[in-house]
Amino acid sequence: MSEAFKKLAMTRRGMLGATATGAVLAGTGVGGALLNSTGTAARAAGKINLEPGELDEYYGFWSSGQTGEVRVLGFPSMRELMRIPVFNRCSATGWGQTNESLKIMTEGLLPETKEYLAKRGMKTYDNGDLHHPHMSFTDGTYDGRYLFMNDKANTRVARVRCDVMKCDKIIEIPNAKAIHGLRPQKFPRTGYVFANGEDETPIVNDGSVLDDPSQYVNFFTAIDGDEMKVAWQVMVSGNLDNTDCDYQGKYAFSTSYNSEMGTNLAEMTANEMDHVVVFNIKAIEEGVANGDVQMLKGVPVIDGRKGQNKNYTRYIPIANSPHGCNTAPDGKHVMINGKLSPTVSVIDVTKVDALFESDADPRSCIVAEPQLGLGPLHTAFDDKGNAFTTLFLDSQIVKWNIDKALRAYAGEDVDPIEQKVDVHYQPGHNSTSMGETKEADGKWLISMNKFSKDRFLNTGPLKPENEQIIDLSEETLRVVHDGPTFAEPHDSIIVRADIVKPVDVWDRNDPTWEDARIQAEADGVDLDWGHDEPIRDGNKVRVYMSSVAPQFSMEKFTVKQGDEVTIYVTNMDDVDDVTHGFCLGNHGIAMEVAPQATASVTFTADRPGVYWYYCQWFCHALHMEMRGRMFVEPRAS
Ligand code: K7E
Ligand code: CUA
Repeated sequence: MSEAFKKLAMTRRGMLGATATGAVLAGTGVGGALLNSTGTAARAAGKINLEPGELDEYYGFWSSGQTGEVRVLGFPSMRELMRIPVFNRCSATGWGQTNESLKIMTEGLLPETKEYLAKRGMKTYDNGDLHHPHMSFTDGTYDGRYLFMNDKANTRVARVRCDVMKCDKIIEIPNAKAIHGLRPQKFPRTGYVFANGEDETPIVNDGSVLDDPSQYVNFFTAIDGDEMKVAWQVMVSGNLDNTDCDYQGKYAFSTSYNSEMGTNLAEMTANEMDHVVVFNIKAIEEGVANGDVQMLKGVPVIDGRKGQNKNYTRYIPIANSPHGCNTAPDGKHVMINGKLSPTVSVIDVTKVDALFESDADPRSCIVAEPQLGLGPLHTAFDDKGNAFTTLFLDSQIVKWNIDKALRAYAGEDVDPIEQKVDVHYQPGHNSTSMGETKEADGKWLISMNKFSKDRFLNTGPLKPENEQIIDLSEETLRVVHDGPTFAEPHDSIIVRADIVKPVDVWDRNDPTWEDARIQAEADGVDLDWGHDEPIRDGNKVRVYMSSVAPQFSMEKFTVKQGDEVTIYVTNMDDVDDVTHGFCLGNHGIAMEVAPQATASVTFTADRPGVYWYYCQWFCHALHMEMRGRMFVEPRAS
């Protein structure tokens, strides 16, 4: 086995090398074109490089892959505005350590996960693999309420509030394994958040079945995005990769690259054809209501496996290992990106009814299948009927016309390909401004490339990704901006700035610190302004303080060695941008407290002595002086 693996690794290295060389050569060609068009280059640069003080036209919401956070960018300047910790532990904000964040990170975990983590001395997972951030929709376009995102590593789905740009819910999805593709319902509103399980496991994964893939299944999950609870699941044949849904509220679609249910590379890529699973939302809801389900871990599960012949699912054969799944803003076409096949298969959603009503040939809803190039992964759209598909192996973006593709499929002699643009190198996702909504505006495209190689100063063996911008208003498309990013944004959305309306200071009544509010009330303490002395309750000690630049309300407090100490800090500055922090020296404790917020942290004071705490968020000319002392009295021995 290991010999065979080594051999395979050698051939693969050869293949990648060849592709990279091809891409580098192609890149030289583009360089020449650039020289001939300095005029347009300057024009594009003017649009991207904002003058100091100018604001971007769009918010970009970026995934960060294995970093586990969401990043907020100004687009098209690509200035990083903020990071929103979600599945990761954040040193700056205390995410993963404050009581408020730990509540969000733990309350949605499955009981068996809590048990497993407790045995390892952990409260929550501290890694994640966040691929797909998407905004909630109302009537086919972004509504600025929430972002939803997946964690492939630990099978979770999270939600971020757009008003404060913080995560407020994380749930672990039962039954499924490795949530990958994720999309919110577009119509009438979100509604559901659809989430794909990528990894197949036994239905009841308790160790009674191990190496018997014939008993493995996979789950498609619909989450109620308002409640952040699993609404229902559908058991499917094959695995599930990416997903999207229609603009009518009737169907969701998921690609499957392993219809074989294989467990190694050769098995997973054996079949000529894999499939797209179509989920009939109304029929599934009826099935759930009528009890045509089995309950698994408290979730109603519909059996939508192949051969059930019920109206829950249909399997549309698609050439080997499709990946991306993207619904066009025309509200009619869904693009299935071929990956190992050089094609994109175009589904006409108006022809999907027939698959369920009349048992039509499942491929009768395919209305185009243009050959675009090698390794099509994801497709984005403009407002003029064009599609832009990333070609991973060719290191290109291909612009093609949807209508021409339909006509070519119908037999007309017309080439749907408009243009190919070299990108550097190996693009995965691409996104266009507002491109996954009915308000696609066709202004910008970003290509998210997995390799950057020679594009930036060398950072050693680990290199950044490269994100490149293409100005869609130019006649001849070309890359107008290179931008390195740390591991590893898979996907992004580009949202018109007027849709997102964050607040400047927190509302003191925000539910985020509800537990602190309740505890302060029980202790007879004013949470806003704090208390002069710690509140003692056995060996539990609660310290309430407020912060107003440049002072904490408590300059010192005393606890006993062994006490379980909770420190609540409320920022009573209600001025824009005056964030404070609380960092306790040599205790591994730090948290961010934004204007009008409360944050708290609990730890055991087990080191006798004097420990300074300080505000670690630069807030005032006397920020350095914003500090105080914790005295820990030694335990009487
Ligand atoms: Cu959206 Cu990277 Cu998870 Cu394609 S996946 S590249
Ligand atoms: Cu408060 Cu620095």
